[in-house]
Amino acid sequence: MPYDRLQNDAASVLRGNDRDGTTVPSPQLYPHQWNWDSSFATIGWAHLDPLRASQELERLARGQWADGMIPHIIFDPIAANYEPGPTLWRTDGHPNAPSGVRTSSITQPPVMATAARRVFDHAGGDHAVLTILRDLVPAIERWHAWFLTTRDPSGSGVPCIVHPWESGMDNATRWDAPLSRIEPGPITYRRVDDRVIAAQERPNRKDYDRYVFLVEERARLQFAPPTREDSSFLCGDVALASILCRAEEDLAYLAEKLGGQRTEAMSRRGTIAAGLHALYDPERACYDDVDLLTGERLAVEHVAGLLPLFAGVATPQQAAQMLAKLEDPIRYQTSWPIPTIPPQAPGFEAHRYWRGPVWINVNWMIADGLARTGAERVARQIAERSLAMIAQAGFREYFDARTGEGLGADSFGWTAALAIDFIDQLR
Ligand code: 9WN
Repeated sequence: MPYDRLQNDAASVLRGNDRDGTTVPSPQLYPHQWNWDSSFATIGWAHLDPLRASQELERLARGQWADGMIPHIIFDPIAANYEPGPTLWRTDGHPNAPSGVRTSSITQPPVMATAARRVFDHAGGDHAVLTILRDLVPAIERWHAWFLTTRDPSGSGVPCIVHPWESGMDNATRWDAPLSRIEPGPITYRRVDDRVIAAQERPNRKDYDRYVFLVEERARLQFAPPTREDSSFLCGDVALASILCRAEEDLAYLAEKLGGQRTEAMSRRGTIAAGLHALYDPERACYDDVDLLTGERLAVEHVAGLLPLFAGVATPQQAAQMLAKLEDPIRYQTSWPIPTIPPQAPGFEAHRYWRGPVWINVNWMIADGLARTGAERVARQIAERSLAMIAQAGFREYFDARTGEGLGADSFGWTAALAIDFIDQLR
């Protein structure tokens, strides 16, 4: 079979990143459990070992806060080489924080239910796997509900983020304007990422200062629900909303298959879909994020604005417009698709993370969304080009969209996991 070798290599990366039941994104750069990375890793594990896959999500649920949030990092007590570590997050001892594990105070896009559904579909009725998944349903329900209560009190349908790290697309040009208003002043912290990876592939110093400032702001506010009055960064994130919208559908499916537990998933899904629809710009064929501190839409061209395809909420006309944009040679059609922003767009940097390079998790979500709208041929091409790029450059964190060169961390978990899923789709 043409992909056998790649499949074996991908499985070795996942096994090599396994730390006692959690998959680290990359041993050198990211030695803890990250939320959406762990869920993407689960999608790979589902093909190799459904029980191991379900345990990954069980370990993620350990980090759940009393208010329902599942945090973006669960720290491994014996892995030290990452900053900011637990001391800077200052979550220890907070009444909402979980006991027994140390975590960050913010969240990440909720891929967990989508991953759990994949595990269910591969479990073949295995009792141990189904038991774990059934026990996870209430935890996922509480997390999803938290997004719409704590992070969307006005009921817009599009939850807000308090830190670019919550988007998972930290350094993206879509956050440049709201971030640029933050003046952190003198700030002391230790940074290690730019010693592991070339500095020109990582965020610059000024942005990192702002990231740390926002971490400290959450602690100063005692992790209370954010408001416009007290937050320095507050944006409605259409990509996170799209992922949540899709996850609601997957949660409803799971709850029904696992014995009919009650959830409000489909009702929340309707609210989120309506919120997304209000943010579509037909002129630009794109959904826009919103800066909640100024009330303005962030009309920034970015692949994130196409993720409503993954949610299955785009109308046929919107889907056709977005597909045309993806296939347009002067926009997203690069030698190695899909760039995070078109090379001609302001702020494009071929090697700096989230400011131009190709990401396999984005490709995977867009391909899935396109297949849902009937564009199977293009979805297949994205899968094939992604695999060709990985075969050439390795399981890297991100890739140059013009040359296919591998960038960022090596042995990257979701690149390996989603390669396994792409291979399965193409067989
Ligand atoms: C901050 C782990 C994470 C991913 C994010 C990616 C990067 C962290 C960092 O790495 O963010 O959370 O230190 O740069 O942007 O999507 O989850 O792979």
